Amino acid sequence: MRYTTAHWGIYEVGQGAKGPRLTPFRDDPDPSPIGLHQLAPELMATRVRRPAIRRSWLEDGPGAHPERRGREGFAEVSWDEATRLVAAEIDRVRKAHGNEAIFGGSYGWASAGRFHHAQSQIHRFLNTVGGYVAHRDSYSLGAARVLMPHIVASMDELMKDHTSWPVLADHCELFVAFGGVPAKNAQIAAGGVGRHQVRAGLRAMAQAGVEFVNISPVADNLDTSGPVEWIPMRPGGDTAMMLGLAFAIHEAGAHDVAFLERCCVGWPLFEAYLTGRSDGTPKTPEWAAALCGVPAERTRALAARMASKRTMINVAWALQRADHGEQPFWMTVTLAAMLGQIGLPGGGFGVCYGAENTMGTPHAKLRGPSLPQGRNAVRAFIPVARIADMLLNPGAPFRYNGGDHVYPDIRLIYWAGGNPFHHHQDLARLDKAWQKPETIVVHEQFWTAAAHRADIVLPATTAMERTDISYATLEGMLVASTPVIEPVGEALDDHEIFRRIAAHSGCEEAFTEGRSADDWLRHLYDVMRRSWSAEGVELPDFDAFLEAGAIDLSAHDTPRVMLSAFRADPDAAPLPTPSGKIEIASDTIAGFGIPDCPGHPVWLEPVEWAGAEAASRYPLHMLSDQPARRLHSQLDPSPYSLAGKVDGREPICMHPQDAADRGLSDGATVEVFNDRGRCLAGLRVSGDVMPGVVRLSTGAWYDYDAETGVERHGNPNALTADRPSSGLSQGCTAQSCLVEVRAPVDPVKAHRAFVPPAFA
Ligand SMILES: Nc1nc2c(c(=O)[nH]1)N[C@H]1C(S)=C(S)[C@@H](COP(=O)(O)OP(=O)(O)OC[C@H]3O[C@@H](n4cnc5c(=O)[nH]c(N)nc54)[C@H](O)[C@@H]3O)O[C@H]1N2
Ligand SMILES: Nc1nc2c(c(=O)[nH]1)N[C@H]1C(S)=C(S)[C@@H](COP(=O)(O)OP(=O)(O)OC[C@H]3O[C@@H](n4cnc5c(=O)[nH]c(N)nc54)[C@H](O)[C@@H]3O)O[C@H]1N2
Ligand SMILES: [Mo]
Repeated sequence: MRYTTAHWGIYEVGQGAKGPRLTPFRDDPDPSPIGLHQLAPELMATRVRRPAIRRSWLEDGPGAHPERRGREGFAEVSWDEATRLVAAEIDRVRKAHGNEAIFGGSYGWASAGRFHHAQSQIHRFLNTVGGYVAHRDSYSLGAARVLMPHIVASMDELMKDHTSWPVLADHCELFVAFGGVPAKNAQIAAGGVGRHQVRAGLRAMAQAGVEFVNISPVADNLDTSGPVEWIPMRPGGDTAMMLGLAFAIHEAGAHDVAFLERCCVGWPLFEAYLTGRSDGTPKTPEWAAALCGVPAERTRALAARMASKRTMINVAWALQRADHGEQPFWMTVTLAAMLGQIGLPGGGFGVCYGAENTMGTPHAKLRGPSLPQGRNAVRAFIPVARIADMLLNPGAPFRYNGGDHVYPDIRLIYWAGGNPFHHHQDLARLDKAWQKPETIVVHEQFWTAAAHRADIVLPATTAMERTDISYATLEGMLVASTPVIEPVGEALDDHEIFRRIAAHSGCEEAFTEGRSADDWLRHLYDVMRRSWSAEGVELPDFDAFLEAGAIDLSAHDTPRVMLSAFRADPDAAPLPTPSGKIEIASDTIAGFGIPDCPGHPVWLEPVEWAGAEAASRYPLHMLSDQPARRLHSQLDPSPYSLAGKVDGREPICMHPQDAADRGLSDGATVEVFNDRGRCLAGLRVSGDVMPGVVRLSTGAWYDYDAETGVERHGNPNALTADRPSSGLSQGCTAQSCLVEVRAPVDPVKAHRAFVPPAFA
């Protein structure tokens, strides 16, 4: 059998009347439709076909008219000319400014295959030419990745260790979700999905009688096919609600003192804060109600249930992509520690079931193949979401995880496998910052907003045009992804593009180690095969693997209970924290002296939320969650994504009362605006969002109309703030965003997001 793999699943490759046809993987109980349309003509029309250079850059060289980026046409050139120009430009920048002037962070969700993973390729390449400014952490988990190792364990470890679904069905009695368990998000896993399991996992729990409570501004992100109690929660209010729950549990004397003493440090300090002994404010459910909008009786009733049942607390990642995003995560761990069920089957906390398919699988933790990246000679880095700050403020200081750092002065941006004009907040600000570098090189498959704004665009193949090994740890499958179609236009694999540039730069041997792409695949496979063999997992040789197409690893399944070894014996199996225990208070973080992230979880008023002064002008809290019909901006022009739009624009969901108050009706084109920007969207009126909240999912290709200043397609990052979550993590705060919605002010124009640029 032949397969092609992607972050959203494995697809079988067959032959249709008009060419290759993709069908879902037959062993997948709940396949994602997202990838079925990868061959759609609508998508193909947006492919980059030949190397392209921005006109002014080609005519006048690096730094020419940066204000025209995204606004002028390109000239198509040969591969030889394009790769020579890139090699020469890297050389110029290195000699004139050093490798610290090259930003190669290149964040993004490129290919699921492990060899053709664009990030690995670009980092390896840039290391062979002397290094680059890297990024730390992710947009997904900016705050949590920095916080969690201080207080429990790294996010990567925790994600691999989630208590398995069957264990939850057998032992959990009450599942309390902050932000749901969005099955729409579990269509996906970084590196590929084997069998989609979240819907079945939830259903089995419901059938086993588990009670579900969803504390969330939206109702439709937890579907168990059974009853779910929805507690509408003002966005950004979760930490207050959790403190209210903690207070009620403590007041009833239901907190597990033995667990807190045996497995945690810092409880007394937090207890003094909770009761108000240290700051004069007891964090009562009544106190919380004024902040989070949940009536105190409801909080007390839930606290009593949580204390009397085997309770799993799940927190969505979205909660930490917000002002002070560390706090809801730290408070989740603290609340679970108070219940004393961490490490017991069906109890404790999850971070987060549903964010990807992976969490809760019983599959073996095996290391997939990865391309060695070499050593980066440049020390300078940025927290990933501080890119616009870096470009706008070279030489300015910033704090990160307790350290003091300085923004480098970037002259060259090199991107492969990500779309900053999808993922960054306040895209008008990024557009300005984007004018600073002298040169921007992008490898892309599609004419995305980032490709439009580059100086040199090099066409990359998709996973459907190459052979690769696809394996995400915990997916229980090892899959050979095989070519489905010929490369589109003159597209080349990222690896081949870098090889050609390396040849012009005189470092081809260092980059390839004398291996062809095929040699690399065999080599990476053999390394993996040897290391798995040492763990008792035998794989066939590479050719037999290619022949088989997919290898099922579920025979090696090992159902898990998160942190069970630690709970059983904290001295024998300590956590990787400074104390070896769960840190309800952290001396390390307290020692950093960061005002917006002190040494234990606290309520800190979000900068932007319904309780802020700005809410008098912008009374709607806009959530920009992950899109159900695509992966971020990927495949947005596909028929499946288009089918979810309203008049070709991204839908914005609004409560019926809010719509009525504004005289707006379902299906109307509306303008969403705040001080940072304006965008058009298609109104969907729905009782699934609470009053005062609107939801505009991410990923509509950014289409800014310079004439009117309006984004025409419904991209929420025209409106979000580019503000760090805290001085600890510097994470992104996409979810802390206030807007207002009205009928469009200017005449409505069709969007041009999917139109490739003009070519000379
Ligand atoms: N407002 C708001 N913004 C958000 C978020 C939010 O919740 N709200 N979420 C954030 C999160 S969690 C994330 S992870 C980011 C996601 O941000 P990104 O990962 O940057 O988004 P993608 O659309 O997946 O972009 C991947 C790009 O890589 C290209 N690509 C794919 N495969 C290859 C390849 O093999 N080679 C090359 N050269 N290119 C390839 C695709 O065409 C696509 O343009 O967005 C963040 N932005
Ligand atoms: N289909 C699809 N799946 C995806 C992705 C995709 O683009 N498409 N992206 C993947 C990636 S990169 C990531 S990082 C994960 C992200 O996973 P998450 O961050 O967990 O996903 P979101 O959909 O942004 O948010 C989850 C839920 O939290 C709710 N929420 C938002 N703010 C608050 C709040 O203040 N309080 C409470 N209680 N709830 C809130 C949202 O309404 C939403 O229903 O998803 C992954 N899965
Ligand atoms: Mo993400």
